[in-house]
Amino acid sequence: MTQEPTVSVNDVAAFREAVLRKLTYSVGKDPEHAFDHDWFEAIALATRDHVIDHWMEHTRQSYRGGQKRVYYLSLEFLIGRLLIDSLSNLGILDTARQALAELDVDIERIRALEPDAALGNGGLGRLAACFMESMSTLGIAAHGYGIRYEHGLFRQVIVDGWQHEQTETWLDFGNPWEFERPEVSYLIGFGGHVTAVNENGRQKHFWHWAEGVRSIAYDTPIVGWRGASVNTLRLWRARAEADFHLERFNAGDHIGAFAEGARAESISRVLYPNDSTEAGQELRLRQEYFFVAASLQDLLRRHLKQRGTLDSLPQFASIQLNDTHPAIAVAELMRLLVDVHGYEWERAWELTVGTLSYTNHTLLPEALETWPVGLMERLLPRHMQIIYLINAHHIDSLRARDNHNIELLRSVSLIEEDHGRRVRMGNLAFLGSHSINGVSALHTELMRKTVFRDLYGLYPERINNKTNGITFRRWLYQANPKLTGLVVEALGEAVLDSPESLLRGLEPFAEQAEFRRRFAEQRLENKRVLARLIRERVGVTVDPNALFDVQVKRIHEYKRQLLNLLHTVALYHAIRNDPGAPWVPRVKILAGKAAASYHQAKLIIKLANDIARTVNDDPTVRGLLKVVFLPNYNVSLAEQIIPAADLSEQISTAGLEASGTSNMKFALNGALTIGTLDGANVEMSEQIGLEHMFIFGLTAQQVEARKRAGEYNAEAIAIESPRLNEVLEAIRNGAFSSDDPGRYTGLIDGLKWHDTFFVCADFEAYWQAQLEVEARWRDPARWWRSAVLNTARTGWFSSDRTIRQYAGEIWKVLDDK
Ligand code: 26Q
Repeated sequence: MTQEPTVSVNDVAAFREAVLRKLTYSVGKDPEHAFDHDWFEAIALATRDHVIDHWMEHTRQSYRGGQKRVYYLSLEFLIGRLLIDSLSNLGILDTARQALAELDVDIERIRALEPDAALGNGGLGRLAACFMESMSTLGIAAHGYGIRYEHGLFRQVIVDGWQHEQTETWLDFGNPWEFERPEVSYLIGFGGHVTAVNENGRQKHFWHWAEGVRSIAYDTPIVGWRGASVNTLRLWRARAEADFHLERFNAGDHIGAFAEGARAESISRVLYPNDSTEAGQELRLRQEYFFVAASLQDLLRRHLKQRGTLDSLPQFASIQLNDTHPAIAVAELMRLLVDVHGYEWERAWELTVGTLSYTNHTLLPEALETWPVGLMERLLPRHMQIIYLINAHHIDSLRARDNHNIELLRSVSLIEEDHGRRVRMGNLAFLGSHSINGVSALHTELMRKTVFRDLYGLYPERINNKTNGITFRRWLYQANPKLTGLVVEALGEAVLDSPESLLRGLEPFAEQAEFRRRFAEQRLENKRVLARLIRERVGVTVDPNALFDVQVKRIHEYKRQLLNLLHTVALYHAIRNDPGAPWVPRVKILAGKAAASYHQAKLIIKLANDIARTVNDDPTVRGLLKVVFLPNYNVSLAEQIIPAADLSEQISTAGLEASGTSNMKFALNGALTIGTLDGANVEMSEQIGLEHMFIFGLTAQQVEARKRAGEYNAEAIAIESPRLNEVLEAIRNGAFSSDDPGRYTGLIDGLKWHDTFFVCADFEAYWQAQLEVEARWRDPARWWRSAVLNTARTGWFSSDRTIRQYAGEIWKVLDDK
């Protein structure tokens, strides 16, 4: 792919010299003795200089232009690597490649040395990263705010089939992309008590916090496509006010002297590795408040400096809350406006609601954050008062509207009274925002009917949908240069600037045998690369000509990796029973991390590995079925797996996956989807056409109906399906765990007794859909026609489209984006 048609020799020479200068004067190595890592640092620093030129220019412009600013508050930014991303978006990837070749340095080898910035768990964190890139591409003046975790998501190692977690240390060799800003720092308070004085007939509150923690800013520039603009991702690190307590140290308490500092700094130490809430951990609440308070102070300071008053806050600032994790912003913004800046309550509330908006990412009850009132009172006493006040105003206004329905008042309250008193962060975020959005059409619809049913009744205009998207720069151009080259050859360079509209131009090519052949050929090359990686990482040899059937995502029961594994075993049995039949050779590829405390998910990983060992060692199915569990799934591994996938597994229980985003990445790269009508799969099927996907199983409505009827009996289904029954019995009886035959009895019995996620109910439909997959695969013209059409029709799932919708409908920052 050539993004820069006119690479002059000079640019190449200039880049080469810049790298050599950085190597010498910044890294302190001479080229003769430089390690690969020294080269990485020198190249990153040379690239960074280009980024900075654009960054300064953009920052100056956005101050001059006086545009409205968007603030994206998120506890997670799952960025991955930045070297190729920056070079590619700056349009100097080929220049750099050539320059490095002249220095005898292979950019591919260097690329792999960069650690992933894994400051997120999964979809929600990756979405924030895609959004940052799209906002830069569209020239929206945006700032991301989050935490600079010293340790990102844990490294997963598989020992004897079991997941083990190791600390992740992405900062060990420094981080060339960030700028520490010690001068941008705020003191964040915790604990203590509140006093009130009467000032001119008005109560004024003072929060005397007991413990102060310093926030230090670290800025990372985020480059948009073709360097269009460069925004800032500002991440906060927690630092103790004083390094240690000198008097205690001198008095001989050499450990205690450091305790307070360690406690303060623990706030930015590690990312919480759960993708759903676990009962109120104090440190998590401290993280949430710490980054919200620092970010709000920072943006209010910027606003005041530019505009002189906070009266115009909603006019010039939009703050998007990424899930409820930053929902304490509602109370903190009220506190700052009322206690610090002297606003009347009503006016402050207007400004708050006018500025904040909230994105919901899940309907799972266990993932909706609530905090014990007692903890909140102890850690954030003034915020707890403010939350009570917001609640009182809210309930009063309902009563004033003649609403006395106790059930309704109970359900829309900020305080949950049933299971000990807890603050409902979802309701707080809802009340404090002018916009609440879901992340796919189905999810938004279900939000209206379930979690926010009663609040929706009160504020119907607030809920809206913004279906997720992905940045094509990373997920097509960088991850799959071969397919990108083919697309550019067919449609011209312009497709890179406007894939949303121009990718459709690929449709007629789906009818051309020669184009389909080349489409299949690029896939085969990507599969060869992945096959090599599989051999290196897990020692399994796979045939690149087999169908690569892929499920990669966090391990969660609702995502139903177990359904995939049941199919794997059923297929294994079928092949063993009739090894001579014309089977479609298949490689099942799985990857994903389980939260450390999620035992069932970890057992599913073990099962995948047990099945893999048994199947891969069985000579009867050799060449027909292989099973691979790739350890340590992360953004970089996704970039290697997705372009090599033939079949994308998106098989969650309908109604439970808010959107999904890997589904879009796979389709863009031309994989066919086997999936349920869940999340964004529904809209994908509308764009792509049902006939080019393999949709199966219960719909969200049917799942709901079965739950309500309460008569679903998985065991009866299993008895009726000899195929399913055989699979369950084999797993249950230790066919894959002869070292510990009882390992899976609990898992399988659990499935029969309360199959919460309707695995058994969907098994037969899934099996049938997989048969259709095989039939299509046997007919390459049909398969590759569908594959081309998947790429051609996925343009709408660009995060540029999503961001344009946020910009136009929620943030109102759109002039002509
Ligand atoms: C909450 C409290 C304490 C500790 C951790 C958490 C926590 C952390 C991460 C809760 C949830 C998450 C992440 C959720 C997530 O990734 N959701 C996914 O968001 C995607 C983007 O919208 C959707 O596509 C997925 O469907 C949704 O599962």
